[in-house]
Amino acid sequence: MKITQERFVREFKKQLAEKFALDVKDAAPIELYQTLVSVVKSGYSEIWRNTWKSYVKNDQKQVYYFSIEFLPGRLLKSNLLNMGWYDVVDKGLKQMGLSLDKISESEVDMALGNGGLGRLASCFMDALASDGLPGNGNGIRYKYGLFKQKFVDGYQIELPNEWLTDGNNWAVARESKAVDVLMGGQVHLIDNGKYLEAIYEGADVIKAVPYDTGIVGYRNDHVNTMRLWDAQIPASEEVKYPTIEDRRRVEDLTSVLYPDDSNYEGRILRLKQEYFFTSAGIQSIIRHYKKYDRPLNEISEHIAIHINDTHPAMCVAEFMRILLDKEHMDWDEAWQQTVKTMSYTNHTIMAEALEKWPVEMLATVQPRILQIIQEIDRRYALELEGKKDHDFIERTRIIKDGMVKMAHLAIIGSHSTNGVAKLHTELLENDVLRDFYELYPERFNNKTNGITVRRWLQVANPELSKTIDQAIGTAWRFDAKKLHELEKHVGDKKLLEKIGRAKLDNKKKLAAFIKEDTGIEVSPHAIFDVQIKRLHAYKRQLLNLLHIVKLYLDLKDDPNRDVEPRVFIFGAKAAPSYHYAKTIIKCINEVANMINNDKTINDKLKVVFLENYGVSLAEKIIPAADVGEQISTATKEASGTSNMKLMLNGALTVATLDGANIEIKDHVGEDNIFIFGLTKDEVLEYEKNHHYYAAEYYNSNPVIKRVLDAFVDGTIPNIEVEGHEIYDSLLRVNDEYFVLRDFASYVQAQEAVSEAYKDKQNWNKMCLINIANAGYFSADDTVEKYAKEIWDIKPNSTEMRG
Ligand code: 26Y
Repeated sequence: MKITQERFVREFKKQLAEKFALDVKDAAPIELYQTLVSVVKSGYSEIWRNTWKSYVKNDQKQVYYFSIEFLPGRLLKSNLLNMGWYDVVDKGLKQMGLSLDKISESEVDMALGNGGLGRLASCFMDALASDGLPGNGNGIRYKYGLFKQKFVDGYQIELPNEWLTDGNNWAVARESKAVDVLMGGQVHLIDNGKYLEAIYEGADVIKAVPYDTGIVGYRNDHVNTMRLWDAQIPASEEVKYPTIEDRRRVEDLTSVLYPDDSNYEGRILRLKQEYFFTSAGIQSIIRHYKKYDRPLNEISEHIAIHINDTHPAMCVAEFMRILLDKEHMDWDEAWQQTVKTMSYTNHTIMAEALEKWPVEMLATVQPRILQIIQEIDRRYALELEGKKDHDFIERTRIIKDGMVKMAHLAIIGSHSTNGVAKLHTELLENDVLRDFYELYPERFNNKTNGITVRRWLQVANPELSKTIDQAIGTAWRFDAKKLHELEKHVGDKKLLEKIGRAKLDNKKKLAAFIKEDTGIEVSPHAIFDVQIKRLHAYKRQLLNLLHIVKLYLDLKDDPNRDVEPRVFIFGAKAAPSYHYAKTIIKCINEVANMINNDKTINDKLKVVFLENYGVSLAEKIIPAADVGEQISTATKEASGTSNMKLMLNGALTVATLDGANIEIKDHVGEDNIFIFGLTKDEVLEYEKNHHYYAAEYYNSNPVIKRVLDAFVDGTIPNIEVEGHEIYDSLLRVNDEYFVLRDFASYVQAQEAVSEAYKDKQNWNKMCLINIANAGYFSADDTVEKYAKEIWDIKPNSTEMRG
C-alpha cells in the first residue's frame, strides 16, 4: 500500500477515534502504540493474503522452519522499515506532536527464546520474507516469555514476563485452523485386513490453536507467516476437565518457555511441548497439502521441513505417523518422503546440550511416536548389519540404554545436517558426528549463520546508516554485500571522521541510558567494551572479569597510569538453575560496585552490568560499542551472532579462534581484529591428554595470583562465598574452560586494543573495514544458500504475485 504523510495522519486519527474514541492529545502511549499497530497491519494485510494465495496458485514449494524458540523483539520499527513507511510515519507522527521512538518503547519485546538459536530463527524469518522466499515459521506461543532479570544486592532475580497483558497486537488467532493433538494413553495396532490401524485409548485431546504473525519482507510486497501454537481444551472435552486445576494442566503446556540455554534437562513438560508444536505443525501442513488433491507420494517435492536443533526432531516420527496411520502409505514410501522432506541444523557440540529422552517418558507422552521411533531404529540397525561393525551400529543407533537420542533421530530421518560456522561443521564431521559423516557424507554441509542487517543496522543505527548512504549510496540497504564498497573509501578522512562521530553520538545516547537505568556516570569518550550474550562458563565472562580486576589493581598501584579510559559493559541472563553462572553475575556486580565507587582511580575504569539483556537492549548497546568481546574457549561456541552484529556497527572484535570469529578474521584480515588464545587443535589436545594444570599458571604468574587472591582475601567486598567458588572452580576443579591458560594472551590482546585506540583515525579505519565486511554475514545470503542447497525452494517473482 502506498502511503503519504497526509494519508497516514488521517488514517491514524481515524483509527484512534474508532478504537478508543480519543483525540491524539488525550491518548496514552499504549493507545497510540496500539493504534499505530492497527494502521501498520492494515497496510500489509492485503499483501499478506496475496503472498499466501500466490504460493497456492503457483503451486510453489514452501519451507516450514520448526523452532521451539523465536526471539523477534519489537516488530513496529522493523515492519515500518520493511514496508517502506518508516520516514513517512516518523514525519507524520511528528506533525501530530508525537515521536516514533517514544511510541516504539511501549512495545513489549516478543521474547519467546533464550538466546542465539531463537534470535537466529527470527533473523531467518526476516530474511526469508525479504528474499521473497516461501518460508513459514512454526513454534509455540508461550504465555510467559523469557524471565525478566533484576539484580538485588548483585544477585540475579527472575520475574515473570507477562508479555501478553496488553494483548499481542501483531498476531491473528485462527480458531478455524485449529488441530487436535493426542497425548498420553495407550495405542494398539489392529490388522483390519487392509492396513494396520492405530487405535488410541485414553489419550488426552488437546486443541492447538494457531496465532499467525505477518513477517514483512523488505520493500518487496511479500509477507510470510510465523505460526505459533497455543494449547486449549477442545469443546468436546470440556467435561473431562471440570476443575480449574484440571484445565490448567492442559493450558500450562504452552505457559512457559524453558529458560535453559544449551543445558538439557529431561523434564516431561518440555517433551510435551516439543511434541505439541511438532504435531500441530505437521498436521496442519499435511492437511493443507491435501486440500489441493496432490499425491502424497510427491509431498517432498512441495514442502520442506526444517528442524532447528533437536527440539523439533519428533517431526520425523510425526510425519511418518500421519503418512502411515492416516494416509496408509507403506513404510518404505513414507520413509523416503520423510527423509527427502526433513533437514536439520545442529547448534552445539556441548555434550550437556544434547537431548536424550528416556524411553518411558516418550511412552507416556505419545506411545505411537515411541513405536515409530523404535521401528526406525530397528530398521536402521538391520540395514547396517554386515556393512558396519557392531560397535558402530550401537554408537549410532537412535535408542541406546533406554534413551532416545534426538540428534540421531534428526540425522537418520533427514537428507541434510548442517553446522552453523565452518569450524563448527568441521568439528561435527571429524569429531562429534564422525560416524554419521562416514555413513552419510553427502548429507553434511555448512551454513555459516547470518544476521538481518535491516534490524541490526538500519533500524538500530540510523546515524551510521546515513553516513554509509552518503559514502556509497543506498544499494547496500537491499544487498548487504554492497557494504564492501566502503573499503574503496578507506583513505577518505572525512568519512572516517563521520564514522567516528556517529559512534560518539550513539555512545552519548547509551551513556544517558546507563545513567537513567543504573545511576552510573560514564564518559562517552572512554572505550565502550561490550560483552553481551547468555551467561555461560564456556563464553568466559569470567576471563573478562579477571582482566578488569587486573586493570583495577594496576590503577590502585598507580592512579596516574597513562591508560585509555574504559567502560566495560555486560548484558547477560543466567539460566535460573545454573548456579555457577549466577555466581559469576554476583561477582561482576560486586567488582562493578567496588570500581565505580572508587574515587582514587580517576574514572579511568567503569563497569556496567545492564539488567534484563534482550533484543531491544541489544539495539541500544550494539551501535555504541567500540569493542566486542568474543572470548569463548575455542571449539565451544558453535558460531555466535553478536560478533556479527557488533562488527556491522563498527565495533572491533577481541576474539578467540572459535565459531564464526574465524570467518570474521578471514574477511577483515588479522590487522583489523584482536585474536588471542588457544586454537582448536590446542584445546582438543589438552582435552585428549589431560595435561592441563591450572594451578601452574597461578603459581608461576604473579598477576594471575594477585587477581585470583582478590576474590578470596576480601579485596573484592561482599563475595565471601562466591569468590571462593570462583577460586575453587579455577584451581581445584582445574578450570574446565582454560581461563587461566588464555589469561596472559588475553591481556596482551587488550593492551593492543588500548594502544590502537590512541590513533583515532586508524581506529576508525579499522571500524570501516569491519563494517565493509559485515555484509558477508547477512542472513539474506545465508537463507538463500539454505533455499538452494537444502530446501530447493525458489523466490516469488513479482509476476507470480499476480
Ligand atoms: C535442550 C535445551 C535445553 C536447549 C535449549 C536451548 C538446547 C540448546 C539451546 C540453545 C542453543 C543455542 O542458542 N545455541 C546457539 O545457537 C546460535 C545460533 O546458531 C549460535 O550462534 C551459538 O554459537 C550457539 O550457542
